[in-house]
Parts: sequence; C-alpha cells; structure tokens
Amino acid sequence: MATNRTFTMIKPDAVRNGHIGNILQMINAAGFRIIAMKYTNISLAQAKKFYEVHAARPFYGELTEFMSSGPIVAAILEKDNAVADFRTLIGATNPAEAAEGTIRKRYATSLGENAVHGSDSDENAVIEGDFFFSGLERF
Ligand code: DAT
Ligand code: MG
Repeated sequence: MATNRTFTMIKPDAVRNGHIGNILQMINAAGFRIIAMKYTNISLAQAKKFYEVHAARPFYGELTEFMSSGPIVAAILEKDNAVADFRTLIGATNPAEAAEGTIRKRYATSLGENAVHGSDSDENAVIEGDFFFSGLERF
C-alpha cells in the first residue's frame, strides 16, 4: 500500500558544492512536504549498512566511502505518489542520462556522485526513513 512518503539524502558532493538550498527549493516547489530532516555525517559502517542491498556490486566500496566522506542532509518527504514523483524529480542515476530540469541533471557531479538519493519503493522508503529518524523526529 502506498504510504505517500519517500526518503531522500542530499549527498556529500552536493553539500560540498553548496547546493543544499537550491535542492531544497526544488523539492518544495515540486510539492513535497518535509516530515523530518537532519544534517549529519554517516560513518563508513553506517553507509555499508544503508546500502547493504548493493553489497555485491563492484561500486559498493566507492559508494560507501563517498557517502561517508562528508555531511549529508537526510529527509522524509510527503506527497501523493511520493516515491515515483520524487524519482522523476531527481532524474536518472547517471546525470549524463538525466532529463533536463531534474535535480541530478542540474547538480550531480558524476554517476557515482549524483547529488541526491531517492527511495525506489514504498517499502524501502519506510526502511530508509527508520534508519535515520525516530518517531519523535517526525512532524
Ligand atoms: P539510484 O540512486 O538512482 O537509486 P542505484 O540504487 O542503482 O541508483 O545505485 C545507488 C547509488 O550507487 C547510485 O546513486 C550511485 C551509485 N552507483 C550506481 N551505479 C553505479 C556505477 N555503475 N558506478 C558507480 N556508482 C554507481
Ligand atoms: Mg536506489
């Protein structure tokens, strides 16, 4: 059942490049409501846990080192059709293939450092939101 919530991270490349404000502006303009948000820096062990599903992939080491390399902004967002609409807003995984006007097209650095995360299913949105936020941190 659709929960109308998704989970996102503004990744270390976009934070380092000064794009937090612009990305949050795009998220708000697209009609998402912020349910929870924090500025944090995950450890390598936490990144490995978060991306466990990709553990067998050749890019797992690169991905988890990158995701723990500096601060991120994690957030739970709410909107009708949140998971699919947010994937549309962020664009393809590879910014070279992302549509014009998407967050990744505008702000991603490369395939590996692609500015934002967006959950791929309602089930994973719940798991990922629970990874970062307690019930008391949601409004
Ligand atoms: P997405 O973030 O679009 O859901 P994914 O879940 O397939 O993409 O992969 C998670 C992240 O891993 C992705 O945002 C960037 C990195 N990644 C994916 N494929 C990669 C590759 N071929 N080389 C390097 N990094 C990759
Ligand atoms: Mg994914």
